[in-house]
Amino acid sequence: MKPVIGVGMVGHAFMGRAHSQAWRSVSAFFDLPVVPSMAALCGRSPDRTAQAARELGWAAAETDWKQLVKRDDVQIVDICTPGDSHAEIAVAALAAGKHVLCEKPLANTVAEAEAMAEAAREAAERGVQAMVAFNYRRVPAIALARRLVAEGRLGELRHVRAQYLQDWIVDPEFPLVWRLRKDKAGSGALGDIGAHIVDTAQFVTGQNLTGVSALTETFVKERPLAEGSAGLAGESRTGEKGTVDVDDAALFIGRFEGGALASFEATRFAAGRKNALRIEINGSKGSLAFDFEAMNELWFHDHTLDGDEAGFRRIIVTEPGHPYAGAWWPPGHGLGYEHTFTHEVKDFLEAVAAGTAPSPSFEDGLRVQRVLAAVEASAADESRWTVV
Ligand code: SOE
Repeated sequence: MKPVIGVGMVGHAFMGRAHSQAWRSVSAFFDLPVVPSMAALCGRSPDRTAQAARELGWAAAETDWKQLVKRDDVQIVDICTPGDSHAEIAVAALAAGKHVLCEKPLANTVAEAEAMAEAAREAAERGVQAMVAFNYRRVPAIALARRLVAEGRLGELRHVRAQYLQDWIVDPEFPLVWRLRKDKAGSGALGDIGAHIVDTAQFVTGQNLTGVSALTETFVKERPLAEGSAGLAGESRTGEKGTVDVDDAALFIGRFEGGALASFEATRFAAGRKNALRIEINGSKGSLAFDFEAMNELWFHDHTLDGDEAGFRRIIVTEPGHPYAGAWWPPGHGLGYEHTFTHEVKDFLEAVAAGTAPSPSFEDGLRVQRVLAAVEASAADESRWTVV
């Protein structure tokens, strides 16, 4: 019999549902040293939380995260709330000796992220682990891209071109949901999806950004107020309007430690693009290209081949030797968004069971947070803008 490890999750909206699916299915597909038990789900409304617990497979429901953190049957706390509560819950859970998995971005400010990274360092000395949930690292094609870069197949990296394009707020009547509020989310497209491309780019290249120069914009400055906990579908709105105090789009350039030049674009105004997390990397020996809208594919150009034969080649990343893919279906049958969360909890559980530091750590989350803050500072500094 494998040891059982209890999980308590805070939040049951979009991310909570995605994480629940991962906790439910991970043991069925991966042979893990421990078995997660979905001990308790925490949310604010007793009725809605109890219903969500039943639907998503949690054994109990709580309405106060402080109670959840105290439970003897909870050894892992999974934080799926908006960014304004990450720091408080994570720091308390780590102090209580619970391992923590926390949604991205790690926090709403650098100061909060620093406190979380400090709490994680201190907890690690007691054998308590913490990980930030940058799930796109767990797309098999992204993990394969990192492997190819690490093996030197791209040579010296020259360019990194990253985009995260969505279109769910193009309509100016789309309501002011929490992701569009600074007090809840910290920033707009920048923190929500820009954070993903910064992490993905740093993960694939194995290098950190050393500096940035940025532009941000809020195209729609007022929106109808949202009723209750309206989600990405923008289902409920009131007659009143409120001010949008976060960015709708963020564009920035940067430089990596190894000298590669980078460009980043995060926007929710790319009409027709639904979840296009894209990255292209050009090196002295080859290039890679990925688009999440075709997430089972990685494009690779080997520049060492004879020019007559070289060119971008489509790798269908579903072979048993590809990262994570062998646990699922026969080659060619493909994975989806939800599998990235299953891979995330698999890696987290393995690290917890082995007593090793999971990746990405809170320190990695803090590094991304510093990039987001640098982007905001650069965008606010109009003295750097050259008028033509
Ligand atoms: C909304 O932009 C969102 O759900 C993000 O919050 C997620 O992190 C991303 O995976 C998909 O889009």
